[in-house]
Amino acid sequence: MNIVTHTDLDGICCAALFIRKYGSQIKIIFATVNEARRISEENFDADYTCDLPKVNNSINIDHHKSNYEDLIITGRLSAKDVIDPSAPSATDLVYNVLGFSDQEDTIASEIKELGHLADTANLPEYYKQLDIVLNLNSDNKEFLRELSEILAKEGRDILESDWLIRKSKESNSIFSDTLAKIHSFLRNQTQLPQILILDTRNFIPSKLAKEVIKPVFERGVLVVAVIYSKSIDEPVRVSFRVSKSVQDADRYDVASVAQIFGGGGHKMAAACTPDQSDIPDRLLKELQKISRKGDSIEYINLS
Ligand SMILES: [Mn+2]
Repeated sequence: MNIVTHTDLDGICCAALFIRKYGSQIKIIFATVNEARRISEENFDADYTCDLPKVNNSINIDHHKSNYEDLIITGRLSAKDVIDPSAPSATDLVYNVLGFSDQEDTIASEIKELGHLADTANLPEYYKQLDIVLNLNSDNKEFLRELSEILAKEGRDILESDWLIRKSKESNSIFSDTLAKIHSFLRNQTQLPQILILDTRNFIPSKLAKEVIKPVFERGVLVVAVIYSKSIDEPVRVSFRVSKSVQDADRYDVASVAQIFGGGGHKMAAACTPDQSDIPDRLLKELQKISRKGDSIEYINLS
């Protein structure tokens, strides 16, 4: 059996329920939305797609309204699909499809509860550590499988497991290593420009790229564009921020720059995914246009 599921906590809880039902021999592909679309184009033979846009002719179990509407428009919604935009999580739907019941399987019901909490942006304090660990490892497919397996076996007890304690320590050290790298870079800079483009690719984990924002603002930068990329085949992302120390809110409009590269956002916080070839020259040129007299502007590659 082949399952394609989302790389977030809801998708992982779906995977854990499938493992609990069918055992560890099932094949699971953890995918982002973009990856799911790609897999579909490659005609991958999936039996189920969970918490993601439908892959080929698989049975789609999902709660995203956009996916539901898209399937209707393209005529791909089948009678077997279970898509309910009012469901709080895909895990809730998988739980029902696989025929679990709270009385017969407490662990399955704990997994359902976790998936449910994860997607209602309501993660209680005791789940936070798991969320942090997942966040830092969501690009690592082996990690995602391991997490799903342990969750399938232990349910809520995963929160007290040695495995989570060990992974938490690793995550905390990645976090402090990243901050140390950022501060060592800053110590070596005598002066930073008012408008700074920072390329963090191959230097710090993409999940932590935005950690550079606060320290560079503290060093007097007024506008920062942070470049990061999740992996080689994922698009390059740029996040723009304007420092709160800029009193006149209309002084820099980074949304207007993001829009040029197909993105958007707010005047003081925006994002886009430009072409690789736009970095750094075109990005520099467009930021130059919103700069004020006397502003210096610079592109720094951290790697
Ligand atoms: Mn979900």
